Amino acid sequence: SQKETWWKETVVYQLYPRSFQDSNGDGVGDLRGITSRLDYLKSLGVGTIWLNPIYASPNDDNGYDISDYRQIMPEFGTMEDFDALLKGMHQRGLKLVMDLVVNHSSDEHEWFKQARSSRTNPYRNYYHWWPAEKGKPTPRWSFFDVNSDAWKYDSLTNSYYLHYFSRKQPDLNWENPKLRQEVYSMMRFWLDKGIDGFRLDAFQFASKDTTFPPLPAGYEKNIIKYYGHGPHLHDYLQEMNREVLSKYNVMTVAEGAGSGPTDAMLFVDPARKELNMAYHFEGVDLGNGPKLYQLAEFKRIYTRWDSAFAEKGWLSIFLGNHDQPRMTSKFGDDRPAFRAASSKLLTTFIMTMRGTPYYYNGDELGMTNIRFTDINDYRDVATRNEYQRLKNQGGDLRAFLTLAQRTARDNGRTPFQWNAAANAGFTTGTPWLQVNPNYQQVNEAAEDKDPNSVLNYFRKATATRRQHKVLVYGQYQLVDEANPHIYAYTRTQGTEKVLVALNFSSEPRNWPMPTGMQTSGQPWLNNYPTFTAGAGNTLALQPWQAVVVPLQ
Ligand code: TEU
Ligand code: CA
Repeated sequence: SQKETWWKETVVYQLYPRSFQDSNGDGVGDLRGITSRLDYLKSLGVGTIWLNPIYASPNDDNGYDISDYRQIMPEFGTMEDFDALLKGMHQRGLKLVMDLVVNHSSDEHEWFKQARSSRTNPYRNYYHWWPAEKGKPTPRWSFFDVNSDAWKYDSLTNSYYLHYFSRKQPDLNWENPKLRQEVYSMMRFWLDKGIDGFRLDAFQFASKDTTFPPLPAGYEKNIIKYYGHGPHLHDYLQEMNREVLSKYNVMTVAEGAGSGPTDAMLFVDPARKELNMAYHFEGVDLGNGPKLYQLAEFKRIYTRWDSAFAEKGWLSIFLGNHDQPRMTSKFGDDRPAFRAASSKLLTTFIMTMRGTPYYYNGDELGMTNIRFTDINDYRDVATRNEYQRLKNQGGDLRAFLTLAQRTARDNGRTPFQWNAAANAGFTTGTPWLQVNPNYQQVNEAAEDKDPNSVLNYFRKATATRRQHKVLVYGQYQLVDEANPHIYAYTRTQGTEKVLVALNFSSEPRNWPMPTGMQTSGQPWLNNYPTFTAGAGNTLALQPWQAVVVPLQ
């Protein structure tokens, strides 16, 4: 059974610095802004804060294109601001996890400037090059490129360089031991400051077969299969663990971990000494295409992943992040009548599954998609370049914009809604991305005062998880698998057993509990004032009602 450790019991709160709190009126969130909100973060009952990248960056991809790994982005502040933030967190017993973005750097990083300057430059092999005299490179698909082409021709040395993400994000060459040592030394720099861990961005793509063999037609439809798990990926992770991670008491998490649970286990099986936990995209990717998500599929996915990690290895549980639309808009119902209840239900799910909860800032207020109608309102390189690509090809731009209202990443990146004042109290200037107009109703100041708010429910949920270790470690068992509207499961540890019943629909539903199942006492969590275990052992669940109740 699972060994107990702090990073399994903590709740991770993901903080998107650009959108959290602006302290100087330039419209961009910053480190001093975060520091001014530390008491708020503490009040949530979370244990760990994960910051999206705050390093020097030209911001082609909001900090995921790093030009200096040892400097703070000037827009976000200074190294002194960072040290003060870290100190303030540690004083409050909060841990700090940083993003480690080393599949690629910025094209404005000194390494890349050197590398592109001549074929014999000592930094040349920090990146992947294809000399043009060999002809066109074998095709590689790019996530963010306007032509979807991951090879960019660079006339300076008459060569192409590889970029799986945007042109301004050249892929680093992990096959080069010098590059690896530079990364390890940079990791020590931050760890020696006392940070508590790293989230490894897109690292599953780091190792490449540098002969670049041709890939079958249509391979980009299954990109993880072809880009994930390069030949030496796990050698590098084991080396990183040996040389760096094993020397510190920190947590690590892989963003993306291969094509399924078997691949993912390779990252997190403790015997392999690589990383602590991983997150998969199968759950959050539901509903990101033209098709809406189905609860049956959602249940199947989370159940399958749970069972693969029952004895060893560990997962993260999340329904939103900065790459996703708002969880309440996607998995709940964000119309005013159901917004709060469905947000609370999704929070209940995240806090009662086995795996470390990763909770995205703003979800504790029940923030929703902004649904821009104009491409010019978007800031995200992914959305803007995909639009441009379609435009160049004469594609259906209206259909694209409609889908983007449901799926675009900027839906999850709008400024944090602090209060009902101008710009939701995020900035006194012009926000870098528009504030969701619903901030008049949905904001921290109003919700803090309301005992029944989404915010106060989140606080209750973190407290409940802290009090009851069965919610962290207990065995998970799906109940009533076939029910298309109710997601019900039990968690069991020793003699303690608890039922989680979630009505994933905007209708009231009577749910007959399985024979033999008996509730015992008051619910630990309930997002409605009452809870009825009616005649014939039936739970009468209101729209989006969530209850967590002990069983006999
Ligand atoms: O995302 C990695 C990743 O796999 C993305 O392709 C993700 O699926 C995509 O953003 C969905 O649109 C990470 C970061 O989380 C993301 O913000 C960065 O843009 C990306 O790496 C490049 O660093
Ligand atoms: Ca600012």
